[in-house]
Amino acid sequence: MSNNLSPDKIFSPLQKVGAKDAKLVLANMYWVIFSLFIGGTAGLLQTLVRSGHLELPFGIGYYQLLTLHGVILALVLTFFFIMGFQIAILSKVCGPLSRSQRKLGWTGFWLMTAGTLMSAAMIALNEATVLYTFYAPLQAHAIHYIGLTLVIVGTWVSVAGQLMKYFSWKKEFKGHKTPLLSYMTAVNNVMWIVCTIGVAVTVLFQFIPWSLGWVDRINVSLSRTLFWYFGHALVYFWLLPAYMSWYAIIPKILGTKGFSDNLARMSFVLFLFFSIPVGIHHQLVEPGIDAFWKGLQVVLTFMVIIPSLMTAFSLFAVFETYGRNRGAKGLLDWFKKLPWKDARFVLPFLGMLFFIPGGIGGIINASGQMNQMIHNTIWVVGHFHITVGAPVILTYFGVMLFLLPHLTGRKITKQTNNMALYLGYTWTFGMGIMSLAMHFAGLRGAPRRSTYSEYGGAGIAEEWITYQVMQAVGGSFLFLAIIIAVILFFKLMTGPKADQPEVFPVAEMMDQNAPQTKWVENWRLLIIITVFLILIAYTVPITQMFTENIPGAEGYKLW
Ligand code: HAS
Ligand code: CU1
Repeated sequence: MSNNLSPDKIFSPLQKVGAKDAKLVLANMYWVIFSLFIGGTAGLLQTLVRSGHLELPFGIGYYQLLTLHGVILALVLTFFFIMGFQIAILSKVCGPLSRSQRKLGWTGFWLMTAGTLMSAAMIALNEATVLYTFYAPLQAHAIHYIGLTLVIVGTWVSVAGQLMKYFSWKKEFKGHKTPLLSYMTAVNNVMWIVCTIGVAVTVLFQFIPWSLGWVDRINVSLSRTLFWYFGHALVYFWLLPAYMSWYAIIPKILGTKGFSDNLARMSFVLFLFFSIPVGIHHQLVEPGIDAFWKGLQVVLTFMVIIPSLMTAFSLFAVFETYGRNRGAKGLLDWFKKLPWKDARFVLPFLGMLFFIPGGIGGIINASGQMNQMIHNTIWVVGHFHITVGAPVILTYFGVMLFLLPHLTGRKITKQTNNMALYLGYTWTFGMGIMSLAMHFAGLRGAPRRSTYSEYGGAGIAEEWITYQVMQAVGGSFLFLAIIIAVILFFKLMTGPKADQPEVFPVAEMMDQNAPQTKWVENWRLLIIITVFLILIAYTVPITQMFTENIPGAEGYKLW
């Protein structure tokens, strides 16, 4: 009877990612490094254009480049990384994927690839210069929207295979807690399916018919609302894989235990509940949504801050316990005991440091009136570069550092470890000055997106020029870091094979054997609560978009 198995019979820490699954994971990782290179180059050029140091050749437009930068880094890089990492996790902690599960992974991969190429072609042809948020009334070629749809459908197919793996483990070992990391992938995946429905609806029923000329109008408020129903959960879809590493991998790298399995699961459940009914915090200055509903979603946004605070608390607990076990006595000297030479720890740790101001910035953004101060200024760009652009990506780098050699039968060497440290410090320095400048310029009213030349370099724009130059310097360091990352990628993928390949570290938790909190894996209940909260937050505002005459949108129905 499987029920009588002891947990260590179910999961052996030495288990490797299955060989066939490794190929699938690596295919995803090639897209990650390619996207990083293309998107990073675009980013560098942008900072140079903004500060008036460069005019783009060959008739390339600034917004065209900015669209490429946003789409390839925020959507393509992240999606491929997340699919690859989650598949690796499941194969590691639940055993190799079945043939059909792996097939779904590959089908998803190819759909995402096809969709990416379609969108990329349209962006290259300047037929899709609509930025990554594709706000109407900016309009792209239909192929761009169809490409993005294929990318999303590709993630659904891959996610279906991943969820099948999780649920088949759960069934096979009925009565046991599922491995923490597999549970985390399941939460992220379920959240993803629920939130992408919003973007799928707006693209299929609004943007595609409109771009094909079947209808001549589009309900702008509705399209933005459906986008942000998806868009805020999107940022957690990026973040949660980093949290998976912070909760369940980093402690093992330190050689210690994670804080609490139950707390980690609780924090992920809260993300599932509160990531979606908060999208209107991106629309606080928009007309057509009643103040009451904006207020309600602001309150719900403050709820979704709680699981991040829980995460910060758990991390401090792990780090402090680790340092004290090594003889730290004073208030803060545990800090010095941390393994400052191990890049697998240092990269994500630098990310965590960024997330302290990143999180504070988010709280400022969400705070009703304060949003009016920063909305549509370059402060927001600063905010997302110290959330997705530092904590998230540095943690992804930290994961790839052990994952690539693990999958290819190699080891991290002293040289690759040091290169990774350089990567981390260069990134931190570059992103540090760039995002600081963005925050300051934003507070002085510098708009997001616009270039310096659009302001003619005169009047108020003079005030921002120092900040623009700081951004260009920061951008140059970031580009240097990207070059290091690309070289590091190939070093990790080639190099001599090792007898004992790099391990995929998975931590035990301090409360590993505590009884499981049953309702946390009661998916029916979790989904009912999630949908219930969404209905409360969105039913009235969306209904009003159909029934009320919003200025400029009189008589619009779906489009
Ligand atoms: Fe945000 C805009 C609110 C988090 C990404 N956000 C954006 C946009 C992006 C983005 C991409 O309410 C721009 C979208 C666009 O194109 O228009 N954001 C929040 C809030 C949070 C938040 C409340 N954002 C993120 C994360 C992102 C991300 C995470 C990406 C991954 N954001 C907003 C709002 C806007 C917005 C408004 C709209 C602005 C506008 O008007 O346009 C919260 O989730 C933040 C909670 C985080 C914390 C921090 C916890 C800290 C931890 C680290 C601990 C460190 C340790 C190490 C332990 C409370 C876990 C320290 C050790 C030592 C020794 C010191
Ligand atoms: Cu948000």
